[in-house]
Amino acid sequence: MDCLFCKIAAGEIPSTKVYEDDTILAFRDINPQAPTHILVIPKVHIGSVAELTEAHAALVGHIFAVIPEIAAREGLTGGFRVVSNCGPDAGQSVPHLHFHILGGKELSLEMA
Ligand code: DGP
Repeated sequence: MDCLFCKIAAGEIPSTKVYEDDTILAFRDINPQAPTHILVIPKVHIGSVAELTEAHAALVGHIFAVIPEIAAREGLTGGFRVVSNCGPDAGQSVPHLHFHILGGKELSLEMA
């Protein structure tokens, strides 16, 4: 499949990895919107949150168990934001499920 994040997960395109295991990968966003901006992806291709089902419960649970570990390791003691843009109205630009971890400064509360 011609998917940018599948290629990053496979190591075919380089990334600055901050966490990796058998099922998920976290790496630094190429265009950071905050001092810390990390993307967490499943290695398996899932298009977005809109494609998630009960069958993905363990995988999504694992992602959300690792996110606080990454945040702690990055020193985000003041807090952080987790965002997943889903579809064109949300500005999703890469059609492979990913969760942004943003932190390292006081983030704007603007939502739309
Ligand atoms: P979204 O707009 O929510 O689909 O977020 C996609 C993010 O992916 C965006 O913040 C920029 C990032 N991105 C796009 N291409 C690359 C890449 O080749 N490498 C890395 N590290 N990040 C990328």
